[in-house]
Amino acid sequence: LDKAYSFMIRLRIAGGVVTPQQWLVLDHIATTYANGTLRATTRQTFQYHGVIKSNLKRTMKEIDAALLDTIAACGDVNRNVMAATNPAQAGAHKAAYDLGKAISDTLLPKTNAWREIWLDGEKVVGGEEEFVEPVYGKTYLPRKFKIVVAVPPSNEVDVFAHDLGFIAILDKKNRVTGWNVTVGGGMGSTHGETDTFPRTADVMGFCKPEDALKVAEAVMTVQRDWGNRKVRKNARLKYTIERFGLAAFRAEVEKRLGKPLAEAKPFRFENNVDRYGWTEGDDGRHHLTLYVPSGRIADVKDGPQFLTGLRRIAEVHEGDFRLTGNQNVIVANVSAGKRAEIEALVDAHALTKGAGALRRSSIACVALPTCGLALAESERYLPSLIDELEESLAEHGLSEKEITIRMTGCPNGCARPFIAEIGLVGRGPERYHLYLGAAHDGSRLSKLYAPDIAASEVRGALDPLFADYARQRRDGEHFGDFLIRAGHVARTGNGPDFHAN
Ligand code: SRM
Ligand code: SF4
Repeated sequence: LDKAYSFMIRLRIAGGVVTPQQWLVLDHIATTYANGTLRATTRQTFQYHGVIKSNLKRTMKEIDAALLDTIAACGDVNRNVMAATNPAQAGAHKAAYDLGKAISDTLLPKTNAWREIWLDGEKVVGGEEEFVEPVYGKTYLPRKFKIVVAVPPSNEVDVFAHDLGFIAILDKKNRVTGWNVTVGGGMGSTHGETDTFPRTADVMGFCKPEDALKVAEAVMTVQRDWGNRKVRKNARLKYTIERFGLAAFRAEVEKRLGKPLAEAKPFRFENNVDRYGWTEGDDGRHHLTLYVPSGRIADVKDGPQFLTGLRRIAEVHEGDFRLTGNQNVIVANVSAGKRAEIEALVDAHALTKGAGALRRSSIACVALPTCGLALAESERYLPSLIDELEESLAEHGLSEKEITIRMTGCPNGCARPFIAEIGLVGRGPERYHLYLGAAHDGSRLSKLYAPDIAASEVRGALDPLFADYARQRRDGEHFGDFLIRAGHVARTGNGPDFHAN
């Protein structure tokens, strides 16, 4: 007997937009070949877990039939491109999505290998040996590369956490006049190795809409040529920027672009969480953002029936679905006439059942049991920790406060914990580093506050801080900012300074 290998499959869905027809195929795959769940990720796409080896080809064929694929969802290439969902700003969302999609298409590896392997595709004339990728060349990239497109005032896509970002600069009518360009963000690090660190991206300059695609290609190819290929743990763009300096990096990008970037324009983010419930867009369409705990689309015993409910919605929905960078789902572009029908399905399947402000501002990475790199629980543990913390917040009259909390099973940072106001990062079984003091809009890293504490100690560590926040906060002051002002935690420097005391 062959061993029963089972696999994780990650899709590429630029900007997280899927049609109802695609949703139904994805649902069918989840229930037929995977573990009965669809997992929305922190990069606006889906993962399947538990697909056994003998079902891999069938799964890929169904994915292909839905006009989707898994190309470049993993590997040392440009990964799934994220784009703001912004239901309220229809025009700006379209511009962000169009740019994200164009970048995704342009920077997609052009090899036919995926079709050959999974769809029994014809070998291209001359075979793979002679094929050289137009942008990646023979060497591809030193490491994974991540691009994101954001639209203020929401930083739901966490623009500062990615190798390359575009921030929309809007005019008074919410039209995009161009993009600020950010470079050198990233979360991954290794416990105890201070030459690895999370870093928030620098704002490098401004480009016109017609130059954005070329800027993306220039930034990625400079990283292709300048990135560290000797030391893999220092290969991401953030280390390249630390090594060469932003000015030198920018000069090389401008050289390849054939023109200078303009100086960055002012912008302001308010937060990096989603806006829940119904929103009416500036085009009169209706959008419903649903909180999905850790993005796990499943039917929960005595709880929300996400899998069935969203399937029923997909059967009647005429708009589209959008996945958010916070692992949530937007039923988007609902016409006024369809809203009541969708609302009835949402209620019948309990899709908006009880989630407090802290829970709605949370993300957890997958971690155990499927992630081979996990040192501690995350997705399976965060919900019960939030139960405890919400009790504590209620005691201090803070139930309605949106405080971002993120947990990961290891310091790779898949839920971007180092830019959450409360970050918990797995150290070992039931043990976490507690990080505090990040900005509510995702623009500042947090600081290590309590190293290596037991899961059972987290509430005790946070409770006095909640109490002080309840007593002493200023009007509109966010938890992360308060902790620094009140002297509970020092402000973190960026990059290597992250580890300074
Ligand atoms: Fe991640 C590796 C899950 C977003 C940084 N990540 C992994 C692997 C594939 C573990 C592995 O290599 O064996 C995890 C699979 C777990 C499982 O059982 O499914 C995994 N990462 C995820 C997802 C599913 C987390 C989630 O719960 O939603 C996210 C899928 C993204 C996607 O759809 O493409 C996910 N990973 C991220 C993010 C957040 C982001 O991109 O916005 C980060 C931090 C940002 C960054 O890249 O700096 C992230 N993942 C990593 C790293 C560390 C990279 C580094 O620079 O050091 C690894 C490990 C590696 O690459 O060697 C990793
Ligand atoms: Fe796995 Fe670590 Fe990523 Fe969590 S942060 S999914 S434990 S690699």
